[in-house]
Amino acid sequence: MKPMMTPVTTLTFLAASVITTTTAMAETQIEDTNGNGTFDYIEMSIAFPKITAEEFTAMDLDEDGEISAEELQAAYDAEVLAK
Ligand SMILES: [Ca+2]
Ligand SMILES: [Ca+2]
Repeated sequence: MKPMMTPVTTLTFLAASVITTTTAMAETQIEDTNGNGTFDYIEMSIAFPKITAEEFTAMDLDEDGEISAEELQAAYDAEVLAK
């Protein structure tokens, strides 16, 4: 018998806690501090203090180190980020 806490249940629990802690907020406004039109990890972590490097990397679909509006929308659609 394996322990009850599998990686899958751990991920589900984490996702649920992210959603419950952020649903009270209105849609998050992310400030493009350096004005380059995309959001880097620093800008994202200001708007989303709980974002991890893993989550940021998962959102950065073209792996350029910046989150574009399209990548941000995709993250919302995939529920990687709660608004
Ligand atoms: Ca920026
Ligand atoms: Ca990108």
